[in-house]
This record gives sequence, C-alpha cells and structure tokens, in this order.
Amino acid sequence: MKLNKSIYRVLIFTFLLVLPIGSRLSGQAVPGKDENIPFLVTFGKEGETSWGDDDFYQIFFFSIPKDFKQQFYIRVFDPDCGGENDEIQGIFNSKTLFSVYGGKGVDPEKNEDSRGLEKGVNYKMGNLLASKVFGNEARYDNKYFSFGPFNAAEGDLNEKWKSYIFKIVCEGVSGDDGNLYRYFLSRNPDNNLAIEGANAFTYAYTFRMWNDFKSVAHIYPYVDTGIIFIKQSNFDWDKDGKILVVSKYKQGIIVPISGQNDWAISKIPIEPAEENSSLDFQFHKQQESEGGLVKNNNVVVTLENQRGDAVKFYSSPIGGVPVYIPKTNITKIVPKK
Ligand SMILES: [Ca+2]
Ligand SMILES: [Ca+2]
Ligand SMILES: [Ca+2]
Repeated sequence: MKLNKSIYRVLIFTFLLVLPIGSRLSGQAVPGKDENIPFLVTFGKEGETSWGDDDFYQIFFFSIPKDFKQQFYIRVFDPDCGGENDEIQGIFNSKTLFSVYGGKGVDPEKNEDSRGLEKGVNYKMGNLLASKVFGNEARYDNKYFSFGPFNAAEGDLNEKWKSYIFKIVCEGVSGDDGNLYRYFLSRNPDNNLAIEGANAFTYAYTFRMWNDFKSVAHIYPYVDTGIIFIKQSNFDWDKDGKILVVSKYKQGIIVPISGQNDWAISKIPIEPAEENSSLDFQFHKQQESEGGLVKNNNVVVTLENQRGDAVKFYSSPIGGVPVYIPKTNITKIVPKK
C-alpha cells in the first residue's frame, strides 16, 4: 500500500513537471504562480531611486486569445498606497495612477515606444479604456479593485500570437511612498477566474522580494530565435545574495549583482538549443551567515538581445518552467566474451 502511494505521488509530480498547460492556465496572476514574488512595486515620483524603483512607473501587457468571446477584467490587488503591504516614507502621501489601454499602438512588437524603456518617449499610445487614481484609501487596502469589463477586440491584434494585446500602466504621480500591488486577469469582477491561453508580460520588471532567507524568486524571459546572447541589467539589488540563470542547458550561471542605487550589467551567451524556450532568472537572498536579512528589497531587471532589442518576461513561462538536464556520460557496454 505504502509503495503504491509513493509511486502515485511520483507519477503526479512527474505529470506536473512535464505539463506546461498547468502553468498556462494560471498565467493571469501577475506576479505569476511560479515566480514566488510577493508584489510589484512602484514608488511616487518624489521618491529616491535608492529605494529600488528606477523610474516610478511600471508597464504590463496582457495577451488575450483572439477567439476569447467573453468579457474580462483586470483586477488590481491593494491598489491604494497606505495601510497593509505598502512601503511608507514619513507619512503615506503617494498617489498612484493605473491606466488601461487597448487599440492600435499598444502592441509593443509593432510599436517599440509602447514598451516604455526609453526616457521621454510616449509609451501611452492607444485608446485609454479605463483609469483611476488611488491614494491612502482604506476601502481599497488589502482588497481588489476591478477595471472593466473589456472585450478582447478592444485590444491591439497581434497575428503572430493570435492574441489581442492590452496594457496597464502604473505611475507614482505624486508622493514618495512605495505602492505594492498585484494584478489578476479575470473572467469575473469579484473572483480570480483565469482565461485559458492568456498571458502577461513586461520588459522592465520592478518587484519586491520576500523577507525570508529560504525564499527564491524567479522571473522567466523568453528566448526567441536568432538570439546569440542577452545583456542583463539589474538595479538596486543591494548585494542581496546571488542571481543565477538556469535553463535546460545552464546549471546556474552567476550574474554580477548591483548594490544600492546602481546597475550591474553583463552578457549571457545563448546556445542554439535554448532558442524558443524560457530562461529561469533566480534571485537567492543573502543568508544569515553571509550578513543577515536584507529587508524590503525592491529590484529592477531588464534584458536585451545582441541587436539591442528588449526581451520579454512572461508571468507564465512559455514552454513551462525550464529545468536543467544534466549531461550524463554514456558508457559503452562491452559484451562479455
Ligand atoms: Ca495597502
Ligand atoms: Ca498598495
Ligand atoms: Ca533594493
């Protein structure tokens, strides 16, 4: 009986490992379920960059399958800046603007400005579908606010991915506190009901680490065809432990880490066999023996390929979570005489 049970467990575990559909189904949580990231973070624009946000805004894109005919909602958890979850500086005085865009100009593959990576460009092309400013408001504290309903066809059609693209911009329009929040793309305004085949992505990821030695955060960039190397940039990591890159072919490449208020930049070679799959950027916190817990660590990560094109991070890794496959030595069996 005991043996049967453990075999059953192994089977279930293996099944989960090889089943990318499982993560695709729950791809609407941002941060995603495999990322182990508690919150996104955006500071008010009067904040200091040394607190871990380099630009005081964050852009996320949602892709909705072309054939999805129901209405949907973009739910924001803890949109306010005050009470639970948020990072106070003096008193809570930050105001945060969330804006949802659809229509032509949103798709960042067709309109590079929409990625919001260059200073001074208009990253708000498209139709403004909904927006709201949140301050220190108890009614939205530790609760969801739902934007919508929206229809898929209000997005910007991307034929390659057979999806409509939407964008949500979060801006710290005033004050200096850090707004911590999460998103969920849902079929329902009051509950988190995933849309099959949908996903979320960004080009500049600003997030909060857990205050826990054992916790490892992951983000999953997608490596397209023709990529020879990627240039990674991480900001304000506060020398908190180590950052590793893992894939089917990489056991763990060590990435240079940034200190307070600076960037660390390096190149990571890509093997042809890694094309069309995801990488796993792992963020391991500094341990107690290495200098103690780095608290409330906020960090920014961006990537570009050898052509200077920005690389996307998907909330639900395309092709599933990459797992390193050790190269085993094949020994020839010599037949006995
Ligand atoms: Ca709050
Ligand atoms: Ca918040
Ligand atoms: Ca930091």
